Amino acid sequence: MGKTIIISNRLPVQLQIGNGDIHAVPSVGGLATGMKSVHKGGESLWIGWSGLTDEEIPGELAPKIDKALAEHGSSKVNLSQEEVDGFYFGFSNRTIWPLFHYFMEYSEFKLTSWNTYKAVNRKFADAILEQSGPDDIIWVHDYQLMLVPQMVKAERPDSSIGFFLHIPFPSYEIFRTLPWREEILKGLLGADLIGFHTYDYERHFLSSVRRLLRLEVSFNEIYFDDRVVKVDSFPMGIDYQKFSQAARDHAKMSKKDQSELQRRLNSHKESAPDARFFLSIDRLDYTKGIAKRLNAFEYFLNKYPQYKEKVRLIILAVPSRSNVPQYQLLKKEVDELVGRINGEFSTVSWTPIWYFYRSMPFENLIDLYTSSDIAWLTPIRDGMNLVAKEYIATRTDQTGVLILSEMAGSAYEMNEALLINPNNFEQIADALYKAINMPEEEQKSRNKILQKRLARYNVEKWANDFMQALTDQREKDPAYVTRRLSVDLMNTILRDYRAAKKRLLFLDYDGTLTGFHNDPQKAGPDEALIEMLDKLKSLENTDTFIISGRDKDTFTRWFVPRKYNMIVEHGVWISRGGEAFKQLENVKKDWMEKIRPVLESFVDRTPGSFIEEKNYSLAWHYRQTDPDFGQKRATELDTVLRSLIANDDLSILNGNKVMEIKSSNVNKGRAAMRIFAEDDYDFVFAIGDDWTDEFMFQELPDQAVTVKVGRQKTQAKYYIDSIKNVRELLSRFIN
Ligand code: GDG
Repeated sequence: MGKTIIISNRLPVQLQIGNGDIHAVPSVGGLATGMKSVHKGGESLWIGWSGLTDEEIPGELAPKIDKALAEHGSSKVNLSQEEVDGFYFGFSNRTIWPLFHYFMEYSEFKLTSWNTYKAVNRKFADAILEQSGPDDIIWVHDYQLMLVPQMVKAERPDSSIGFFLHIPFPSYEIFRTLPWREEILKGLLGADLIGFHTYDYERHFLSSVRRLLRLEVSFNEIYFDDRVVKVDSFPMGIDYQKFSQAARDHAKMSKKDQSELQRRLNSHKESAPDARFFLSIDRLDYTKGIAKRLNAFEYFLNKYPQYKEKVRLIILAVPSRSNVPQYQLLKKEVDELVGRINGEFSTVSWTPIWYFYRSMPFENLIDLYTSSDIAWLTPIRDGMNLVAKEYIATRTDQTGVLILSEMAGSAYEMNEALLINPNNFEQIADALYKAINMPEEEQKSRNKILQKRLARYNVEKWANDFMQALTDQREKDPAYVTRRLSVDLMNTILRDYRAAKKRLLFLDYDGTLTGFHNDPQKAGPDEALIEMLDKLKSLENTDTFIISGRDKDTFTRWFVPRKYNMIVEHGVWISRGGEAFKQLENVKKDWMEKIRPVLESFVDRTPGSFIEEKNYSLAWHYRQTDPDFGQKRATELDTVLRSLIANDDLSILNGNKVMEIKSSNVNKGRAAMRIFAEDDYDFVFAIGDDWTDEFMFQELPDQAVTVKVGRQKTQAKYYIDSIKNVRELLSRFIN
């Protein structure tokens, strides 16, 4: 087992320069704490930006920095001021952050920032490649580095890569407005495991992958580039023990050890024992709904005037991204609102809002958490929101009420809080009223449940769960590998092939020998394919059949002149060595008059779908429809058809984005068996990609080599990943 490599925009340490020397001090952030169990000893390395640009690092100190960072298991990626501007303040915080939080009007789509984002992601990827080995497990964090997984995977396909997104993943309707949406999705799909805070974000991501990349998604697994990418939700927790212990220590603290802030909080409490503190702590970010909260507070004071002089809102707004224009505007808006509301409601002895615009030391955070009766957190959109969890963890006597926005990821796990819609002032005012008047018993019973959950699913558990899932994903892969047609297996098969006296090969066409085309009539053979089929045709002691569901007219045009053996329409027609198609099965087609109008009505109501009419079957194609909608309609059509055909000898084949209706006595398995019975074949090979090929896989004798194209459930013995690999495999039969 190798090392664990963690990659995030910022390192878990801060560099402090003073007196010609440099120190690296561990940061206290949630991620740094959470990763403690993963990032320990000499077994792991954290790669990130140090927070200082190339221009800010004095030349003479540069060599010392690496050493100082190495002592904390960290290694830096160097970034110039221009790179930080384009990558971090630009694309990350002016494009992705607003877009992923549904602030579309704030999102800038600038090509220069995107290019810098790509270049900086490349730098991070190169740093990983340079400093990690093939057995290392790589965990990439957050929206600043979404291209890194693919960049690393491309160079090192066997590496195990995890990605965790700390912010929401927006719905497809929002995400698709991004000009570089495909690149971002493919960047993420370089990972083997992609984690989100909630199931909703996971669901949105999967929907974008299906709709924009049109990839096959099965539950929470995506089939991409002959790999399986797993997607799952891992709600991030907090260092519960740290917060609850700090609160216990705080309660025991003697008066003289208390902070200045705590003394002020105490004196307010003493002067008005029935007064209540409402607390809000956030980075000053437009997603956190601070301005809305202030407006809602004003609304509350007007709706319930009896609480004037009785409640106080403490706002801690931590400065953040202050060189992005929207943050400067927000600062101005909040300053003005606080001024106006305080101006409107203050009395000689009471100021309704205490407003701190700064970052506070951890001890003061605990002062605020433990002294506030109500925590009031109303983000408009928030990936998780750890403050909500931290507040609950510090309530060691289990009193206190949490009012939390439904739009925070944490709301999914904190049902016992008072959940509100941050845009509904009426509801918020009533929630504040309810919180003020909530009996202690009820507060305790709600918090007891919350605390139990937070203590159990803490941040260490979160990190370990993610790592475990990533390791499982890696270990699961060999299960696929054993069935994959590996080089070794192929050599064994080739030995049997060469030793055989008489060989029979069945090759499906669409999705096996060639890719899908929007218009099936256009998916004709390319030159390389013709060349290969010509060679297969002339092999000694070998009968090669193209076996397809296609209509005979198309194949007559494409392949009769080339004299290939062919079976079409799932086994209705056969043509050998250039002769005209003859019937292999006798089939009826009078049922078509009844079924065609049904299919037509589905075409009318399902944009992008169409009917393909074959001689003995009707096919409804839905590859070009919206994937969810198409699937829904296919299920509906299946039900309608089954009730209609109950008395006919018809079957419905659910193929790859196509439903085909045909006589039951026709299928590829039956046709293949008829050919097999014609001679003493001692080597039989069948390859195909969809459901209709399963008939061959099932019916051919046990010793047949059956191969499925793509990783789906199959009766075939082996699978192979792509059309390119199919062609490589077949070329080995020739040479
Ligand atoms: C992103 C996502 C997701 C705050 N003020 C001070 C201070 N803090 C600490 C809190 C808390 C952290 O900062 C804030 O975390 P949040 O989760 O609330 O928010 P974001 O910074 O926006 O984080 C978010 C998170 O990533 C994790 O995945 O939950 O949704 O937006 O831990 O305690 N700490 C100190 N002084 C302060 O003044 N010491």
